[in-house]
Amino acid sequence: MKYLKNLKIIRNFISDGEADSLVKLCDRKLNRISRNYQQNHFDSVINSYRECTFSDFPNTELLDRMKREAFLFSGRKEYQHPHILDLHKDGVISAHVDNINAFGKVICGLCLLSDCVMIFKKNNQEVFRVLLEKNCLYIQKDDTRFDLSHEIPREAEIDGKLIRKDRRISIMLRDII
Ligand SMILES: O=C(O)CCC(=O)C(=O)O
Ligand SMILES: [Fe+2]
Repeated sequence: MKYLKNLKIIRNFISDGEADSLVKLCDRKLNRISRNYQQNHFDSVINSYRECTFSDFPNTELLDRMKREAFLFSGRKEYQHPHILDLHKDGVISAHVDNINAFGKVICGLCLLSDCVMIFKKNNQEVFRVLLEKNCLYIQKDDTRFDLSHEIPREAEIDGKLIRKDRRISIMLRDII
């Protein structure tokens, strides 16, 4: 299927130890901004979350590793500051395409704390779904980034297993247009 070649998932991109310190780092930054999860109206894309742009992200070695993978996959070299998204265990991300005017052709996410399922749709019809395990890195580019919407439900079945998302943090990198 053509879309799958434009999605890459690297399992265990980081160790549990690295993940622990990244979660602490993100928590410290997020707590300075707010301890409350934002509750939005049912029609907004993300519900029950905290977020921030982390312009002085201290673990530059990790960022370089993420950028290198994203570059090898997409050829894109220039990235915006990392964006941290902390999704409450009851939070969901509904179907959307990331802003095409603000970001380029590649989206790279490092998944912390919880497994989840990401569902890709075209014209509201599911095309495929993938398991995003904690500690994985995923990269979407080209038509998988532009033609399909993506979403993260609270729970979903994949390969006969029900995956119920817990609290989950993602460190997102997007290229500069
Ligand atoms: O948390 C993720 O992995 C995806 C987040 C997302 O889709 C977004 O922020 O646009
Ligand atoms: Fe997104």
